[in-house]
Formats: sequence, C-alpha cells, structure tokens
Amino acid sequence: MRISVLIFLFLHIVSFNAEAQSFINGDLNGAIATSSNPTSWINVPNTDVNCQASAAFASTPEVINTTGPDVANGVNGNPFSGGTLLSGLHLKVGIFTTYQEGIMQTVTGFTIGTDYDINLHQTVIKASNALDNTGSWSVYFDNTLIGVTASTTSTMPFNSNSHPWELRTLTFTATATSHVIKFLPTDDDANITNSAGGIRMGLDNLSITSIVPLHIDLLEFNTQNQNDAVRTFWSTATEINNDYFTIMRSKDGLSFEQIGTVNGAGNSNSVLNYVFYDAYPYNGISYYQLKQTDFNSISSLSDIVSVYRDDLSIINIYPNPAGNLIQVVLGYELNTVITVNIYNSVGQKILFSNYQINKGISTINIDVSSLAGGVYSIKIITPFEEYVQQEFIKK
Ligand SMILES: [Ca+2]
Ligand SMILES: [Ca+2]
Ligand SMILES: [Ca+2]
Repeated sequence: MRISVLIFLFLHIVSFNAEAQSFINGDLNGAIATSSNPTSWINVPNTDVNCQASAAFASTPEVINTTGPDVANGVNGNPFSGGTLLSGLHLKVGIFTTYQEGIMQTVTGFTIGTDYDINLHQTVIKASNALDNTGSWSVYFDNTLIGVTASTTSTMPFNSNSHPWELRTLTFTATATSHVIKFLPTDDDANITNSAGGIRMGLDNLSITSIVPLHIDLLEFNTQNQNDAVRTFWSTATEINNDYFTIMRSKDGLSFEQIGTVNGAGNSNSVLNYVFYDAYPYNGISYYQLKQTDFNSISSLSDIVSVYRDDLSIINIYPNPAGNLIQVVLGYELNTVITVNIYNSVGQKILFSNYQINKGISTINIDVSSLAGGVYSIKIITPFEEYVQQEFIKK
C-alpha cells in the first residue's frame, strides 16, 4: 500500500478576458484639415449638454499630422500611431466665444453591469493661440462624466512637431448596451483665455477594454500521492456563475485528457474546498490541470501542476517466519537510498535502517536478531513514496 507524499505547486487561475467593444477608427485617421473629423467620428456639437463651445464653429476639431494643416501657427504634430491625430482647443476668445473641440462615437455591444476601461493617448499641441502647456481630456458616456484624465505637460515650443504622448485610462460601468462616448479637451486650470491661458490638446489611439471579473478566485490547486491514487484538491475564495470543474491529466504536460468533473457552487463568497481522486494514475511524472466552466460555457484553465509516482515492487520477503536475518528482494527504477522501518504488532517502530539500492532488482539483508518472537510489518520509504508490505513472523 502506498501512503504519502509529494509535489506541491501553487498557482492562480488565469484570468479570462472577454473580447472588448471597440471604437471604429480608434486610430483617428482622417483627412488633414481644420474643422475636420476622423472617419467614423463626429464632433461634439455646441448644443451638446457637455460641450462648452458657444457656437457651432467653436466645436469643430482638427485632424492633423506633422505637415499641417497650419504649421505656421503650430496646428500640426506627430501622431502617436498611424498617420494622423485629433487636436482640439479649449479656450475663450473675448467674453462671448468659447471653443471646446471634441469628438464622439456611439459604441454598441456593451454588457450591462460590466466594467470597461477607456484607453487613450493624449498630448499637448501648443499653437500660437493656445500656449498653455498642461491639459487633459474629459470623457463622458452619454451625458455622464467618466472622468478627467491626469494632465500632460509639454515643454516644447508651439512650432515644434514633437509632442509628448502619454497613455491614460478611465473606467466606467456600462448601464446600457449602447453608449455615446465623448472626448472633450479640458484645461486643467481656470484660465482658458487665449493665447497664454488656452490649451490645444492632442488625442490618438483610443480603445476600450472590458474588465471581466474572474469567475472563480482559486486559492490553490495541488496534487498529492495517496495510496494507489493521486489526490487532486483545490479551494476557491469566491465563485461567480461557476458551473463545474474538469480535472485533466497529461503524461507529457502538453496533451491533456479529461479524467473527471466536479460540480461548482455557482456563486459563493466563502472558501470552498474540493477534492478529486485519480484512481488509476500514471507512474513516473504526470501533470494535472484544472478547467473551470461557467454557466455560459466560458472556461478558464489553471496553471499546470506535476506529481511524481515511483514504482517500487517488493518481490519477496524471506524466510518467513524469519530467523536472525530477513531478506527483501525489490525492484526499483532508480539508484537511490531507501529507508526500511519495522513495526511491531501494535505499530511501534522497532528497527530502522537505510540501504543503497540500484536500478533493477536489489536484495537487502536486515538483521532482525534483536527482535523478540512475534508478528512485524515492514515499511519501505523511497524519496517519493512510502510502501507498506504485509507482515512477517519472527521466530
Ligand atoms: Ca492616429
Ligand atoms: Ca493648463
Ligand atoms: Ca489654462
């Protein structure tokens, strides 16, 4: 009978990332011009509740690149990606005219209640009428402010083509399957008077990433030799929509077979423990992996753990009943040192010694002359497992 041991590896289940909703033309490609929108985008009109522009002409952004459209006044710059970027003013001229030049797009396919990251790259495009060097973007879904990005600072002169790009991310929770996402340039200080106080912001490389919660939070997944089986066991801290687990096994760590399933708890916020026994494990090294499947048939895989089972065969113990010497003939797959313990009929360890054995068949001689007459049992311990052999009688 095999008793114990071995290899423990800890892991976390890999997170599952659903496919994100996307902007069409998130790279903001389009025709280079003043009062120009990137393809598939429209400007946020001055009539929009979130736009501060005082007139229609004051709400139209520019699609620009390093060649223009207005290099002399600094309305140009290096895109973050692709051939063009969007630039938009936030400034005030006189008492009556305020510019705020942003873009928006309706994005569909959101999952209500799911969190999404809006990722954008921003820069400051200084222009001759907008020389403020720090600014942000305000992002809205429908009329709700998602957030104002942390500001970016440019130390470049207005006629430079080289602007510092920085990544910003804002998170929101979808409340409908479709939202209008708006981007409006926003000064980070109260003075928006041109030219020293006003800002021209650059925007490029927009994307949306969904943040799907882990369907389970796996605390551990372990394996352990136990008698003739491999015990696989795991525990979860939380479960969301968790249908069942599949236990998978592999001889080479590459090609896995399914060996069983265990029902999940569905939803849980307390620690739950699971166990599955592989009653017919491989000898030598083998690999185990846990697959979790939710009620929508979406699954995720744990890391892979390994277990080693050796294959010691006790061929003979003789003579039985024994005199002063007992011989154990055994077969093993490695050159190694084993420990032999001898127990009396009430389970007390009476003798123990180490023996070198060689790959193949070995015979070890155990001096049992000190034992009183009676019934004893032998346990053999390899570096990987423990084996208990049947009893013998000392004369
Ligand atoms: Ca671009
Ligand atoms: Ca500023
Ligand atoms: Ca300012």
